[in-house]
Amino acid sequence: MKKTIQKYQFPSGFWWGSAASGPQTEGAAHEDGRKQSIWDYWYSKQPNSFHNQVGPEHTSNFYYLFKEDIQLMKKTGHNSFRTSIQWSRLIPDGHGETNELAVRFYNEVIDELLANGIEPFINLYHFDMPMCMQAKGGWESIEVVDAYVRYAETCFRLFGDRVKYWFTFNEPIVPVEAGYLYNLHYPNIIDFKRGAQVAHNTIVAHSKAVEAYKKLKLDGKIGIILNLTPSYPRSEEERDVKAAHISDLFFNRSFLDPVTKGHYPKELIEILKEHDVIPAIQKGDLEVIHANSIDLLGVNYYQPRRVKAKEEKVMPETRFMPEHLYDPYIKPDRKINPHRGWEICEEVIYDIMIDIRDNYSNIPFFISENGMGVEGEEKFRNLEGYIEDNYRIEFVQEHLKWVHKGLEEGANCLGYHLWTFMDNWSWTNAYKNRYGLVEVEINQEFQRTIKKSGRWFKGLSENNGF
Ligand code: BGP
Repeated sequence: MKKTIQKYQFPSGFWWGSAASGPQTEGAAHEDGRKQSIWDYWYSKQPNSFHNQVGPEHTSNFYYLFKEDIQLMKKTGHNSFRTSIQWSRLIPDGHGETNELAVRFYNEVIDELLANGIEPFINLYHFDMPMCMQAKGGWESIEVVDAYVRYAETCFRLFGDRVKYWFTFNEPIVPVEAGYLYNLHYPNIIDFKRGAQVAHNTIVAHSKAVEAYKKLKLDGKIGIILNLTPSYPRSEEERDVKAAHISDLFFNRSFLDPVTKGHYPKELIEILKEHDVIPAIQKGDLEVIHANSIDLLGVNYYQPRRVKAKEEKVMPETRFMPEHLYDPYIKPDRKINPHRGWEICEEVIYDIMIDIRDNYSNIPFFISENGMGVEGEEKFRNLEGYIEDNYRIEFVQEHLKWVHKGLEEGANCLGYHLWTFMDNWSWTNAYKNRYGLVEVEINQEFQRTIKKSGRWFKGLSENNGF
């Protein structure tokens, strides 16, 4: 048989797999001692905020089906898989007693992954504040920061003998933007200064968790997952370039710099001072941030951010928001994912890689999320009964071409994880946009069926390229 020549060969040991999270997949929301997170609480108060009123208890039942799911991971070529521990399951009161049933569950998941040759990547926080901790002020509260650090340390002690890749947070800017700036998630506050406090305290929590991990001298790596959404200016005109630089400071460098370089970007601090929105900084915060940079960075990339210089003056009495310093810009000839409405711009993934190579000491990183959401995906089911998602295969290929180019030019990228393994519940969008390599039917059985992309992904992983 003629051997097909692969054009895009990846380095040996490259991580192929996917990412998910506990709250989006486990289900069993009220079982075995788990208590409410902000999602359960918010849903109980305002079910209308969720697509088709589908709430967080309707997630894909991984709690009961994880053994079958891990077999599906094998069938779709996973050599690694990320999920998150739910704080509200492991320590239902936020601090104090550890839930033994949760310990058993997470132990079983980790052991089952390892027994099947899949490296577990464990994240500690995926937007899922326990409600009892939110009642204390959430990330605005130092008490909650301390409770999180103890929770993190509990996880390291319980599972750190087998888990070698740890992440403190997934996309920590999202709870800031969605919960404190743009009224998209609970607690639905619109207040930049409080948002800045949440961001700062999250970074302190992250740094203290890294410190706790290092103290335990376990044989593994610890990092954070950031959604890097580079800002591109409308034009090369100075005022547009400046606008893009400012939005980049707010939404990328605000987290990327402290976790890798140990300090905030100076220009960002100046802007915050100028607008009188500097958060309270406790004694020792800056030192702990400085002393605890990460070993490994996860990069989530979906789409770029496009901006232009501000067109209209903001009224002086208006409360500060980052958008007072730039305007969003829509590029007329952009490529769009028509099933989700997001821009698709593959080469941005390469720009991120080169930025990390040149401006962040080429630290080890991997693509920890990238993927294509599709609303109404059942219309792509073929006669054999599975979803024929050629668009997703093409989406991954086109991004991987740029990842490959970045690697050839020396970027230190260790793997590619797709969002996500199986269709899952996604916050207020619930099951609207499907992202999985595996379809999940939303019925009593949560029936799983591998999509065409899942079959293709296996070949990609086995051949270490395409
Ligand atoms: C990422 C989050 C995921 C997931 C994904 C898809 O930013 O880390 O948790 O939800 O976005 O989002 P959506 O379903 O809104 O398209």
